[in-house]
Amino acid sequence: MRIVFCCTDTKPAPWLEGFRNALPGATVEAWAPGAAPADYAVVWAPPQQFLDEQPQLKALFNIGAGVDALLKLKLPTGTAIVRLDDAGMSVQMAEYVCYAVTRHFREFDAYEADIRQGQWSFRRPRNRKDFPVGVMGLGVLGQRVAQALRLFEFPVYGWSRSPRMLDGVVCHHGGESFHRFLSSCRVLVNLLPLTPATENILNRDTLARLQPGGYLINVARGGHLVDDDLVALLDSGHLGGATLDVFRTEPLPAGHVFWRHPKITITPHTSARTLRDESIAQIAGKIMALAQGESMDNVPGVVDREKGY
Ligand code: NDP
Ligand code: OXD
Repeated sequence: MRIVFCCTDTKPAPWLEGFRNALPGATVEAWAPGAAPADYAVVWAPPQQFLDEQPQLKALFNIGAGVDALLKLKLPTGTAIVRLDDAGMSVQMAEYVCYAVTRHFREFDAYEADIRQGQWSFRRPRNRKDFPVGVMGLGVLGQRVAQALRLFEFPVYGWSRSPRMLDGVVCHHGGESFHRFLSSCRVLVNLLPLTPATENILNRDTLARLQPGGYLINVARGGHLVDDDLVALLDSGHLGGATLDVFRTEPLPAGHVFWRHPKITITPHTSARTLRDESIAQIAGKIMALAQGESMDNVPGVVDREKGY
């Protein structure tokens, strides 16, 4: 069995060593143009040439949860696309979102600013019932985030494509209930995949439906958000702030308004990092199962190309 590793901006050596240890019978190599075709590939943002040279690939393992960039390439038709299924990301995402929500709700950002000015100040405690949080996308990451927010006793709403049931979370699904979902929320967390159906979904019309003082946390993809619409709603005062981890262009270009807007906190696409050991264990386990005859239908994380996630 031949496994090829082709991940842009990732040092291959520790990954190759990890896969060789986990799959001792396999040949594991970093891709170079013209190399022999592989049975399985481990990829992140591979060049088109790599895909064009793979006539016999059984599966393409993406070392991230989002496959929007991968699906824009010309992919071999019969090959299964498998994304990371949690692999240590959901706990990081829950940490990040709970931090952003509690920082805003408890006004820790304002306290930090006061302390920097040498001021020992108090603010009136706020009622968490006035801060209902909506989670868009109730998949692997969204479910974990919604459950973590419940532990802090925020009212939590969720929205997905198909019906979902989550303890303590008011779940909506589909286009018809989207506006009802939005108007129930003051804080909105985006954990949708980027697909033709979700591109630009965070825009003037949708964000204006949040309750006054609304707060956006975008941890999914920059292509979900219409940047100028967010800025307009922040400047008009309808929205109170935003925490953004993902951007249309990454790194965020110097001079972009998000760098210096007083109501926006940014982080460099770091809310849930790919963890090497967890990812290798998950992918190697799937390759072993497939090599032993497991059906692709039973492998978690196989992407539905029609749906785009
Ligand atoms: P999943 O595929 O497990 O979940 C996706 C969820 O979105 C599902 O609940 C799905 O609905 C819902 N959904 C998809 N399309 C629609 C739609 N048109 N309308 C309503 N709901 C929709 O993905 P993950 O939770 O693993 O990851 C989500 C995204 O998070 C990734 O695609 C990636 O872009 C982003 N991400 C960001 C990271 C970061 O560091 N910033 C790290 C990792 C991921 P249904 O349940 O009905 O299928
Ligand atoms: C991912 C990401 O999709 O890192 O895993 O954004």
